[in-house]
Amino acid sequence: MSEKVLQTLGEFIIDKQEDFQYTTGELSRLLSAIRLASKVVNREVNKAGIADIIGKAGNTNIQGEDQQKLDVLANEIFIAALSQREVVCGIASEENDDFIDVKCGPNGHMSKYVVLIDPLDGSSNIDVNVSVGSIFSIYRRISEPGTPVELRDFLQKGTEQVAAGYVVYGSSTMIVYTTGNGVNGFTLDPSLGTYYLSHPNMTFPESGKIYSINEGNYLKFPQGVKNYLKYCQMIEGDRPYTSRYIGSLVSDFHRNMIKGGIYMYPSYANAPHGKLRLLYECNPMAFLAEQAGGKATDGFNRILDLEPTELHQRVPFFCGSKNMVEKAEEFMRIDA
Ligand code: AHM
Ligand code: MG
Repeated sequence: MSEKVLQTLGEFIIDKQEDFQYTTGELSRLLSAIRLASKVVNREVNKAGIADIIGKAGNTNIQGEDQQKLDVLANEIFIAALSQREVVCGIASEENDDFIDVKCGPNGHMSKYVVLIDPLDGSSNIDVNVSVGSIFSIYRRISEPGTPVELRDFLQKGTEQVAAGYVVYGSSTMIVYTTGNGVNGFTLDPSLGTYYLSHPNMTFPESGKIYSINEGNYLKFPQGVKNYLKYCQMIEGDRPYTSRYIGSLVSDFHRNMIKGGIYMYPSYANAPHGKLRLLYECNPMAFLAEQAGGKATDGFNRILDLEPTELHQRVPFFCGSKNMVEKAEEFMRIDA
């Protein structure tokens, strides 16, 4: 019996090249570099239990958090893949205090793209063999080509994203991305080292039955969030909903997109802007959510419309099935 031949990610990228506004192939090369980096990170994540790479590196990043060794490694892998292939003129990462200017091309800085990455999100899950992810967000630079990149190239509104996506290192490894024409998911065949189109045109169900939030923070949440959580738990109609929280944004988002659900990381006492970072966590996930028919807000405003002011800015995040996010917003407004 002959096997069904699936389209590879490489073929898909080339096929869709004409969807991009500029078809110089530069964005295709950039996506290919991300594909390659993700495979290398996948290899490292998979051997985390046997190699001496578990545990803390002994450093703290700009947010004062411990960096895991694998965070550092994933960061290096992505930066190397992106800069050596000369597909970007600038990179910003959760793990770097400042953005990096990539001097590419014979005259320097000729690439028109900048990338923002969270190289290994949810890395506190590594030591316990739970899914982690990588997140990326791509923009066209707005400063003059051929000059060093500037902060303003990275501080663009989410609506300006050219492409965004994530890799989930789960029970299988997948890359899911959008260039503004829907969302497609590709699963890595580890025996061949090739991603295949396994989830074409992914969409959020309009409503769902899963809510994902760190409920340990309940007492610190705004009243609107507390009331919405009570609503989720009420015995009425299709409720109570199911509570599922991995503590890995990528994995929680991925499950909710497939099954229908809402992910929330609201503000809480002492953290008026929540925990997640606008530029390399919320914006790319919001772009994917909207492209998949879902919704992403800070409880009141569309994430993609927020005007960024700094690289590592945090923002409350409500994301998922449209009807569920709208219901949460309703509760937020009552107690605003
Ligand atoms: P990280 O980038 O430092 O890993 O933090 C982001 C992660 C998300 O993946 C996850 O949803 C959230 O932090 C979990 O935070 P908490 O442990 O406070 O629930
Ligand atoms: Mg992160």
